[in-house]
Amino acid sequence: MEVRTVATTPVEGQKPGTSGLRARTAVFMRPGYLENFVQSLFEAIGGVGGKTLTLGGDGRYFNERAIQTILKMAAANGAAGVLVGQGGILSTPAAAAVIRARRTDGGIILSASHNPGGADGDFGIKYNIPAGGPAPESVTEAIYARTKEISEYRIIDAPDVDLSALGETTLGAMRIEVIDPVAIYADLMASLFDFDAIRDLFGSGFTMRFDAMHAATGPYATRILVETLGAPPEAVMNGTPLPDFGGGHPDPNPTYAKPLVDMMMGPDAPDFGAASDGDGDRNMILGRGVYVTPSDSLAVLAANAHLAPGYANGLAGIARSMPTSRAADRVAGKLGIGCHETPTGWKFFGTLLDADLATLCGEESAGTGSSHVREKDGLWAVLLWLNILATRRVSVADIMQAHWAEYGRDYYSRHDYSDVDKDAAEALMAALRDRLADLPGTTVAGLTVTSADDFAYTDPVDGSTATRQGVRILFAEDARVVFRLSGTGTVGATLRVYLERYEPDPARFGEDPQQALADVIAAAEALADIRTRTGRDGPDVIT
Ligand code: VG1
Ligand code: CO
Repeated sequence: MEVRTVATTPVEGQKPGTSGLRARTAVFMRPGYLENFVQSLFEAIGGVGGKTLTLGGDGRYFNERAIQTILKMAAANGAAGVLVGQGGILSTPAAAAVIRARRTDGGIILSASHNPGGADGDFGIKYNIPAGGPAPESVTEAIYARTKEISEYRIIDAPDVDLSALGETTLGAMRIEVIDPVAIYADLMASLFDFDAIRDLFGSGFTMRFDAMHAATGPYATRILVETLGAPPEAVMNGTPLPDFGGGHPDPNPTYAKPLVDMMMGPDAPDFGAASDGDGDRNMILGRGVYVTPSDSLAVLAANAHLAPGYANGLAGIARSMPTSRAADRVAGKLGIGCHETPTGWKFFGTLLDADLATLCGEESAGTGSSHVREKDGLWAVLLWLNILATRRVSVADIMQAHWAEYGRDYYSRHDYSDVDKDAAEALMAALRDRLADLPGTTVAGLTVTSADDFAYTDPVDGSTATRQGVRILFAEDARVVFRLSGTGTVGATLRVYLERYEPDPARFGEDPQQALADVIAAAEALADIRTRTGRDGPDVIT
């Protein structure tokens, strides 16, 4: 089969963000856009000659076309083999599990995660390293640097590979193995959790709903929850993956997974509710009548992880992204283990996991995971919750009450202002940064600023640094507000405002978080002039 060398010119802006490169699907489908990035990726990792890669995506529109292109480019670049999920499907955590179990030289995952899909939606691509987790910034920067210099890419002319049937085939000299997207992942879950206990829990009449939001986790949830653990079929909602996620926004939060949240707050609520996102790495957790904030979920999982066989020996440490609440820190303190605060995005957890400084990691954006795949993992979090519920046999609401009684409650909320004008959002951040030195000691909306900075991080393992990771303002009232701009969007800018306040008084654990945080919300508005600068009356997503 003939290798074709195609002349190309750099495409501007192929800089990976918080989690890979994302752009409108139509942009990705332009001739050369995907090819340029893939060739740059191959070169940035030292070429793929003789290497084996894992490849799959979340099934969104253009997934299979992109996979065919990547296969032909891998063959043209001398790759020895590629493991592809059947139908081109692999959730992000499943891809990480395959990379690790089959020891491939990393993998390529096609996803724009929680961003809507379809011809009018978004598409994305990311590279995960042989340890399973996302490429660190040194690698994503090297890819970006290559995209600015690229002058040609290589591809073979060959018919498309049939991805519908399991088994082995070849493309030129390259071996292709079409694998069951679920099997390796499901085995890994069975090795971590007490499946017998969870089966008993379902057998005792415990009810749940898992909303796959028509995204990648449907087949995983059906195989594991229904077929293996004995939950009734109705336990999985929206379990059929669709290229446009049924027109929805596959983001598991109270805004986009509203039908599930409404059910959980209603009179016929099941015992447990959960949802995942486009590529299956996020999770939202609910109990009957309660929404568990992701920051609290991380803390509860950390405090109870030892109940699951995979974590019976305890945790080496916990890591959380900076905007995530301090609830997990309190658990780490009590357990006497380390707690690390990193910039937003899973690429920053990798070194800590490799060095065994952390076992559990989490983000306020509904991402929790562990050393098992070095990625956030939606279904893993659901199974850990189920393992805990199967052991403790109390309700989610009772678990939360007991947790707060022990540690106090970190009231938490994130307010998003999506698709605002980019210049206005950048001006808002710049104005905040200009004032950082003057803020300590001042009073804003009744709260006293104790410190204000722009989060900078030095990795304790490899010494790499990341600056300008979010403006954080701490108040004497044991409260905090953080401002940052999203690094996963494809148009305009999204302002994220992270709000929290610690409440030690058990008499005040039952408040509505928006009420409990009213002062902090008012202070955020006063500090950043959000309404005037964004032209919005309020946030469009509240989590
Ligand atoms: C968001 C979240 C971040 C998460 C990232 C990727 O990034 O805030 O916590 O790691 O998405 O998740 P940003 O830059 O938009 O705030 V996923 O599930 O989209 O791969
Ligand atoms: Co995701």
